[in-house]
Amino acid sequence: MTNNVHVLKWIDEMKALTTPDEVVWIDGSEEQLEILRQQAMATGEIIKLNQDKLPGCYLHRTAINDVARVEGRTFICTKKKEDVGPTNNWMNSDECYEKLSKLYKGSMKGRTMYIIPYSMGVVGSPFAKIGIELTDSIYVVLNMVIMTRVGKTVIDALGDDAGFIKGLHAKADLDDNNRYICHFPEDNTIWSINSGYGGNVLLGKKCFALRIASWLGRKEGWMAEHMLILGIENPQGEIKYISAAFPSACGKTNLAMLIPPEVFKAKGYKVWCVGDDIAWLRIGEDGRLWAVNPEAGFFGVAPGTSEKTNFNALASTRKNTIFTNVVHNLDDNTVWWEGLDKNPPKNALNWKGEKWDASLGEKGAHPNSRFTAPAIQCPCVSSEFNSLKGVPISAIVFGGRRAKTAPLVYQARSWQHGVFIGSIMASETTAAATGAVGVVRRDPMAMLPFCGYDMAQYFAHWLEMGKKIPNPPMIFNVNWFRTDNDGKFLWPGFGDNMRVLMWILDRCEGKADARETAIGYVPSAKDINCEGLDVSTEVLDEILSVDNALWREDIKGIKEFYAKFGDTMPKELLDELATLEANTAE
Ligand code: OXD
Ligand code: MN
Repeated sequence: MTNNVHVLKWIDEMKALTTPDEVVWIDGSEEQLEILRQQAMATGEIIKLNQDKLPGCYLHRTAINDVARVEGRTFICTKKKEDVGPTNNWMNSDECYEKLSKLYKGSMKGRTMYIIPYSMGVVGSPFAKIGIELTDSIYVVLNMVIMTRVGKTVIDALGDDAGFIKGLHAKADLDDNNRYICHFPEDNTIWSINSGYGGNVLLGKKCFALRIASWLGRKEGWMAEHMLILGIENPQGEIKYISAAFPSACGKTNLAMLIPPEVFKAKGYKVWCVGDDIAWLRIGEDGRLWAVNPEAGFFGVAPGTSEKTNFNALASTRKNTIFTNVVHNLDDNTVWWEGLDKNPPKNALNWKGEKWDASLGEKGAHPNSRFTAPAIQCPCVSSEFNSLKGVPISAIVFGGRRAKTAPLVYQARSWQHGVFIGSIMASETTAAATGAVGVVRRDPMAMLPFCGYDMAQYFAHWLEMGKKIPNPPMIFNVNWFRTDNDGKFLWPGFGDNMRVLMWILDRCEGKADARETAIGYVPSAKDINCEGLDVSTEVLDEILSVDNALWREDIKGIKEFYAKFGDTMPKELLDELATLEANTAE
């Protein structure tokens, strides 16, 4: 497939370490994929679903001890500990190579090593970067083909170059005590062992497109962010783009594909999805910030996805999709998950493959069960999805789940203030990562688990980028999750979030009003277009209110979080914190 000496030498070394019986290059052809599917079906690794109802769809079950990303076993490995900062797990790179080599040794004996050349970003785009993943899992191959651009064109684009990310994945024994997801940004290398769960093993996604790419972005003057990208088209046919960062499972996929409320649809407004999870951002020749989604598919959380909550995501999964850890409906050989509809199948297996009876109250699908679907199948996929130059970003939106503190939306006073707002993001933990659910944690820019270097340096990089972008996007924060005193959500969310996005875009064009508060610019109830919406002005006033006492409380948490970074924290952010403190003082 290639004569690239850098590629061949590395593969030889990894072969010598893992000693597979066979080696197969993945060329991306349908013929080859079909052979692999047949093999995976024969071993039970995947199950072919009803091809009339779900053509090209398969079901996979992971091991029951292997259902989510493992942040505690995810490491950034460098020569110097200070390079990764206080929020990442660190291992010395030499020590890590030595330790993991023992685990990889002979781990592919009796197995096949698949070589997957893939591109993050459209091949030929100035944004695109190439990786090669070596894996002993057909499931990984089939997912990577959906999630990235795979095959011969990628290896041809690499030519003789040494500039590719070297990924090694071995299932080994799926031993969770020896599970490691290790990144070596100084060597462009990722090593993942003893897992078969997507976020740990589809190395193009979190490992490359966020952890390694964030490191490269700082070095090369661009940004790799945990952000969706969407476009809003107005009745005149103009499209403005927004990128938005929310912690895992805060509805990024839903927002990325939202369906406008009827009143806006009738006027001709449309929403286009460019990406639901990752954005790579660069300064364009025109001085604006431009974004691409480096992925080619959606690795979405299944539970809660329905025709009502996310019609477009569901529609994306009706063909050529891999479902992981959902319920298997044995009556018609289809899939089901909690929240899909109100009719759980009677004759079914749960995510573990056990006979399952919904009436007994136990969940059938794992809360972190997933669909892997090609993005081009999304009914609202943007016409710019495969654009080489990406899309210009008008607004950056941060957000999280806060029951009370943050209002529905507010705007930063400046780029620097916006970076501060991103740095204090907080949310409740969810099932996408292992560990406790429902605990509030700081998750700056939604990058806490994904930043490949010291986050204080990362904030400094954001501040630096702000100085370099001649026409920077405006920065906002949203919170769809304000609740009343009984814990009931006050804002309808979903498609109605478009009303907030419209205020945001109008602000970018100087067309909407706002009032200045202690935390930034907040709209009044009248500034949000509520045509056809059944939310009272009192409720709107409530969710647009800023309670300085709550912020004073929050400042304690912010200070605690900032203290982790000691004096490496950029002074600009400490200044912003001091301003917030002064603005909210009694
Ligand atoms: C994901 C995440 O996208 O956990 O899977 O953020
Ligand atoms: Mn994500």
